[in-house]
This record gives sequence, C-alpha cells and structure tokens, in this order.
Amino acid sequence: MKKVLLTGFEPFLQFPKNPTEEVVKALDGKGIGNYMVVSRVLPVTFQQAGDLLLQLIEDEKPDAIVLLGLAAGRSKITPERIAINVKDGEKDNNGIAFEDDPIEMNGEDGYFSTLPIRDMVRSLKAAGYPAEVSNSAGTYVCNYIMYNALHHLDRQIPAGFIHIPASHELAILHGKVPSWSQQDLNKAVEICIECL
Ligand code: PCA
Repeated sequence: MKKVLLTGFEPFLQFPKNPTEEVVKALDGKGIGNYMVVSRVLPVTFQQAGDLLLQLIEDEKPDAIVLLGLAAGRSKITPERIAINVKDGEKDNNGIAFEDDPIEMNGEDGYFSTLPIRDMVRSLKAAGYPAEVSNSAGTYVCNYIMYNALHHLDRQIPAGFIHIPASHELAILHGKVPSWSQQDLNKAVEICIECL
C-alpha cells in the first residue's frame, strides 16, 4: 500500500478549535483507496510548520501529501490551485508576522498543486458535498507550507493543499462562520484521498 502524509493545524488567532486537527486524528492509520494515512498536526508558526513538514517528508517518505487548513468563512471544501511566494498577514502562534516578504528569495513566483483538484471537486459534488477549486490559499501559514512542500518536492509526488470550512463545534464557539458537521468534514477529506 502507498502512504499519504495528511497534515492538519492546531488552533490559531480567533479560532479556538481547528477542525483539521480532528480530521487528521480521525483518519490516521486508515486505509483509503490505495493509500495508508499517516497524519500529523502542525503548529501555526511559519518557521516550525515549514521545518516540521520538510522533516516529515524526509522521515516518512510519503507517496502523496495532502495538507489541510481551516478557511473559516468558506462554506465549501476548496482544494487550492496554487501556492504563491509571499508571506504576509496576521501574527502566527509565535507572535511573528510578515509583510510582503518572499518565502524563498530566489524561488518561483508560484507552484501549482499536483493533486487531482478537479477530480476531487467532481467527486465531492457527486457524493453530495459542496466543493470548488480555490485560486488563492492566502498568504498566511497555509500558503506557506503548501509553497514549501511544492518547492521542495519539485513535482516528484502528488502534493497540495485543501482548505475546509469550520466545524459546527468551532462555529458555536466563534459565532459568525458557516459550518459543517465534523463527520462530513472527515468524509469529504476521505473522498479527496480516494481521488489520489
Ligand atoms: N488555516 C490558516 C493557518 C492554519 C489553518 O488551519 C491558513 O489558512 O493560513
């Protein structure tokens, strides 16, 4: 069986729960399609998340990588098309913020996802889950790790990023975001992995 590295993130900023953490815990060790899932939760800190991800790629030698992040406010599952060479935005969980900085000084402006993002969207919708390709992963830690992974991997294996909506649990705590049941979020990510 092949191995897929699946990562989620810890809570950050005004989000006291991160549903991606629950997804990766629920799917860890599962066989989905041709893949066995190995999952990890990453810190929402630019430096550590990037370093840890590259270390995991070295240690686990996965055959595919699916990175997950919360996009609170979105109502659909959104596989990301592209990571851009920019870090910018709010403070990370170490209190570090960047403004208009490159991720890699001499890196490409952007890298396209090498995941089957169109198949994922089609399969999700066929299974009854709202989904669409997103054309921006933002400029915060999610875009940062997607860029790092794709820059490092140089298209050797399928890799990319999927943003997911808030869970009901987070929506209750937060108060102002659309949400899905955690069970549906878990199932939707399973469907994405089946597309690999
Ligand atoms: N979402 C943030 C970082 C962590 C997460 O789950 C983002 O979209 O950058």
